[in-house]
Amino acid sequence: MTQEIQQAYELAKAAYAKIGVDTDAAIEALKKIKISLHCWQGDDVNGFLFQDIALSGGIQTTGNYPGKAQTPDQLRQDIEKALSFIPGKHKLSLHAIYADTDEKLDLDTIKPKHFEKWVSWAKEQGLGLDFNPTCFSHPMADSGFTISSADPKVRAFWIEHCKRCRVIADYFGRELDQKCVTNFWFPDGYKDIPVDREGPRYRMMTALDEVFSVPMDPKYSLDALESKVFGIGAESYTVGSNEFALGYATTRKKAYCLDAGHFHPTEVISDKIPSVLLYTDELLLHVSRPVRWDSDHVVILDDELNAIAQSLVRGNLIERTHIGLDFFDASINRIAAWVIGTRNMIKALLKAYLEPTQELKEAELNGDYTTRLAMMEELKSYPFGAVWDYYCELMGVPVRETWLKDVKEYEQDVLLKR
Ligand code: RNT
Ligand code: ZN
Repeated sequence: MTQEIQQAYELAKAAYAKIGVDTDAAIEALKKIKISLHCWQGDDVNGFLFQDIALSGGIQTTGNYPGKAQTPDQLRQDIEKALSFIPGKHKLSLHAIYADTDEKLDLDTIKPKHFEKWVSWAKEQGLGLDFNPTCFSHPMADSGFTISSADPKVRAFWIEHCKRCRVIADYFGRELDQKCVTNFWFPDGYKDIPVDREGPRYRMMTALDEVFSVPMDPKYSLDALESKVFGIGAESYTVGSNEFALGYATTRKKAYCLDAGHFHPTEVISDKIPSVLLYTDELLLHVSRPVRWDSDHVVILDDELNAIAQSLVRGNLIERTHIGLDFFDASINRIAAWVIGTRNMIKALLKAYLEPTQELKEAELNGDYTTRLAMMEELKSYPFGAVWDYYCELMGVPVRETWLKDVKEYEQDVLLKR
């Protein structure tokens, strides 16, 4: 530990202690939180199962920064690099299209064995795994509908895919001895105004019931359903809307997945977290940053990120929430994107732990909104950075921007040679 960091930490610790905040306890709490890094930031949501298939489903990466991962080994190497700059022990979220195999497969024939290399690598790295069926970027999704399609052949294909994904998730959970969260997201919707808004939703509901008809051990896997307000090419109607997904999750005892970019622009998920968790046991987050639309920009330490972390910490909801990331920027170094976004998520959680929550709640209950506002504003200039630096050093990762030089070197030595 450098003296400068240690001393700054001691001063910060004393300042926080005066308002009843225990910085060491905050650090201990932070150590326990796992963030699920999304593998798809590393290659612009391409995956390895199919070549030359365009990204579909109404999502989009923009930019063509050089050096993206083209093989599973390259992706793993890049993730290792990113993780070396991120404090703590975390998870990796895989999509089905990231299967690591030479076999010619389709989404309705994937099996656990096609992910064996990911599992042995995750064991080596001490990482957990989460999973996602890939219901887009596939000819069977070309109509704009997958599991809610009116065509029984299309529907059956996606039901089979989703069923297999649950078996793979269970395999991940057992092998790594920690729960694998599987997120189900379907891009299904209409570009233009539909006549029938109920039919596709009824088909999606019954198809999901079939997917989930096989019971799985809750110790090893958890199913989550993600909602969305609209996508590119599905501007007028999205089958898996908020009401659909929340209703489904609550009635079927599934987790709901709140993606920060999947609501109207003035809605925020920080305010939805405590409501949803009154009605579901568990919650999955896709922390992202929408800029005017579901653009999936790299997560920054903005007001909403702080508010998300505050919702989780103040409400004691961390243990029932799985924090996943979901952004993809192809216009900057992809490893830096992971590092910036993930460090920010952890920073926001640390900031939230450095609040005198009990005192603030009491002021609120006593109707003392003056104290509430004054304290919340003063807290913004408390020496949180000193605690963050100390945490990074303690966890053996670079302090402040020193990681950037390493990323640039890696870009020269590895990425630009691909
Ligand atoms: C799309 C959803 C979904 C995807 C990933 C790749 O709008 O947010 O979660 O981003 O599955
Ligand atoms: Zn998402």
